[in-house]
Amino acid sequence: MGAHVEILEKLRGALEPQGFEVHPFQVSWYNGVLESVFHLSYPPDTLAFVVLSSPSMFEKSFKPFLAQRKLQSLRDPIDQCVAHHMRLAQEKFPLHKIDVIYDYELHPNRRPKVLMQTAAHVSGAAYYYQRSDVEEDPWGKQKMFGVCIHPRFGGWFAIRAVLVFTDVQATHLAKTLPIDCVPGREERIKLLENFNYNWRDGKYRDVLAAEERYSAEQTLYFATPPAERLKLLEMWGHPIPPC
Ligand code: B12
Repeated sequence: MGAHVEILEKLRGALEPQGFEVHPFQVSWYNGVLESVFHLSYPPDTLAFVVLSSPSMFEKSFKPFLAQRKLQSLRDPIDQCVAHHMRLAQEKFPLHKIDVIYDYELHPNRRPKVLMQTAAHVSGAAYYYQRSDVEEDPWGKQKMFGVCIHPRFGGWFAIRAVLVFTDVQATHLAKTLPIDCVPGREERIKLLENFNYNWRDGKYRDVLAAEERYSAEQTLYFATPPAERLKLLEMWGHPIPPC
């Protein structure tokens, strides 16, 4: 049994009750599909995890976080909440060195530090549908962004962070393939068009019958422009200290 088994169990124990999902991968699986400018610079068999937020994260983590702590007015509230839980998870492993990389982190040249969708795909968490997954695609020269679909949540989730256990080798970690839950060409075309042209209406999220979706409150929160979200939280009764 590799060290990853125990670590995975402990991480899931810390994060699943909070509405997160955790999926392990080896750095080499991620680097193996990416151009070198995007590579993570760790030895190939280094153990890493991708962390997703499921629909219930809002109720299980975000609301209690708002109720318990003082939000800082200058940082995105969800990001503060996610960082809080990643710190708590990190504290469970005092003997390991863990690098936490968030979805919004960029290098000075503006390149994202981690491509979260690729990490989700190679860990088996959620299939990453890209234009190259559509045979003879109809989009010509247009740029089409890809989208990950989760077998249980459809598009109702986000990919929040990658945790790298820099001192652990995952030599015995078996690869889990992501579930191809949008197998048809026409369905994939519709999915990518919805994600690219109509993402605001959220239809791409319902490409399959999801087991859990965002609550009405959560949908309203994410539909609100980031600059106005603090105002919404204040209306919901969570005071925000002035800058
Ligand atoms: C920059 C960014 C944007 C930009 C540009 C989008 C883009 N994809 O480039 C803009 C502002 C337009 C944007 C918009 C949105 N975004 Co955005 N965005 C990002 C961000 C921060 C980085 C994406 C990026 O720059 N990728 C770089 C490009 C080059 O990567 P790529 O196209 O995947 O190319 C690589 C792969 O093809 C790979 N590759 C090659 N071959 C193979 C083979 C295999 C098998 C695999 C796996 C990979 C692979 O190699 C390429 C690089 O060399 C990510 C978070 C993150 N850190 O990843 C969120 C993210 C992609 N966005 C997300 C979302 C939801 C959105 C929006 C709906 C808005 C929102 N937040 O609600 C819209 C939808 C798109 C639209 N219609 O505008 C989600 C997607 C979730 C999902 N289910 O997939 C992410 C992951 C954020 C998150 N925390 O969950 N976004």
